[in-house]
Amino acid sequence: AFNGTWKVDRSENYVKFMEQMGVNLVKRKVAEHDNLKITIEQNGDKFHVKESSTLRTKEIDFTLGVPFDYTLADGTEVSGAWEMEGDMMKGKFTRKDNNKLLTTTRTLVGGELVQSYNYEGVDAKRIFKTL
Ligand code: MYR
Repeated sequence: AFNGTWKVDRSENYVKFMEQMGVNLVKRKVAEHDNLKITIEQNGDKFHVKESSTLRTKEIDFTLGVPFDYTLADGTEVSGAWEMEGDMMKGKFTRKDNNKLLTTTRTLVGGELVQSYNYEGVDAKRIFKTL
């Protein structure tokens, strides 16, 4: 159901979230208008996710419940895993530089893909439309 290519349509509180993450002003300005596209291919427990934006392109393979390392677009390194809870993907990642938790979810709402983010008490959302 998550399969397909998704293009960011709008964000909520994403700048505040990046501020809390410690992303500097210049990177926040760029990331705010990053035209993020993600392509998701799910096969059972296995996912292939392709990310492309004005910041970078990147591909990752992961399996639900299996921890992996990932570098965020601002260079922050995290380690963690996605799990499925009902129809919702739930990700729990730990920053390698300070051991603090970054949680994220993906869910489909009315044909849109909603990704939520939480870091140190700040919540944000990015809402994607299908291409
Ligand atoms: C994926 O499924 O797309 C790969 C794993 C993503 C891991 C963490 C996602 C959180 C991204 C937060 C962006 C923050 C930028 C400062």
